[in-house]
Amino acid sequence: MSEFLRIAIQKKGRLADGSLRLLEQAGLSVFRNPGALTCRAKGLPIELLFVRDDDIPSLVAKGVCDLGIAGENVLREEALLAHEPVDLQSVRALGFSRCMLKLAAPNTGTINSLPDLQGVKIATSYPGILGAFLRDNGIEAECVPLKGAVEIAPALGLSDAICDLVSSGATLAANGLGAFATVMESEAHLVRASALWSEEKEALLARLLRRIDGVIASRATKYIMLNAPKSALAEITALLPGADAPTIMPLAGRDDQMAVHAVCRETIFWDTLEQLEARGAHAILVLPIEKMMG
Ligand code: PRT
Ligand code: ZN
Repeated sequence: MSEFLRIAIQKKGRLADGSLRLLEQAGLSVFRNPGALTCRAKGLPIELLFVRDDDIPSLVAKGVCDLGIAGENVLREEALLAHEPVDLQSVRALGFSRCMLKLAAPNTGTINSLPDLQGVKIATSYPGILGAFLRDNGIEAECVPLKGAVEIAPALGLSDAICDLVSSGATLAANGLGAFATVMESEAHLVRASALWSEEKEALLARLLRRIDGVIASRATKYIMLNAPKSALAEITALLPGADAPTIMPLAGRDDQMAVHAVCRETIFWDTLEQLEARGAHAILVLPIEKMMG
């Protein structure tokens, strides 16, 4: 039987859309029956397993799945709390589901820096990560483990402070809490166990990674096209962010103007467009790049 890769991804939640979108952009077609927990993708020999994110580290470590997509927060918590070492290694940081695990306390209270945590109660869904952080910082505090709705704990009198994930910060604000320290930053990672695979499986992973790298690279990369006066060409091309060797072509019937096309590997801000325009660039188009290779 020819090899295939089984990848565990989150069934529903803040990782689910990003994981599926990434795999689809990498060329997989996923036709998932509602309720189905597995799905054979088309495009590459890959099977997806839809699970809760907390189960992903152990499914991969035990070899039930070859790969998994999980947040660094879950991967680190699992590694810290497991009774035996968890055999997992990240093969790619994926750049989505970014968040920060932060310490926060009521805005009206007296806790607003790390030393203020001495002797207080801190509610969290990440007792492993928080415990390690407190030890590293020489703080003795009591962890109050909660599975969810951590932000409400101080108002209920369950804790004095919290340690929870934050992305926009809206939930903290809505609950009258202010963050005063970052415990860790997190993003989604593609992970595998270090167990040896067949050559065929390794080649399949290498193929998938090349495609994923292309998708990640194309996210910040844009194709820019503009017309520029010949006299300002040097200045204008120097302004293009992360563009090496732009293509410069003559414009029909305009001896004083040239067309400039370039792949910009860094974000093009409105500021840059305004500076280009101020130097005489016009008809400026910025286009997304769908796929990149090489
Ligand atoms: O059911 P399952 O166990 O699979 O899902 P889950 O409920 O455990 O996890 P889920 O889907 O909420 O989050 C999955 C992963 O997404 C997390 O482990 C993080 O790696 C990542 N992530 C990114 C986040 C957030 N952003 C985030 N904002 N996880 C949780 N939140 C929470 C946050 O704690 C707050 O309560 O979302 C709420 C809104 O955040 P704000 O700051 O935007 O208000
Ligand atoms: Zn979860």
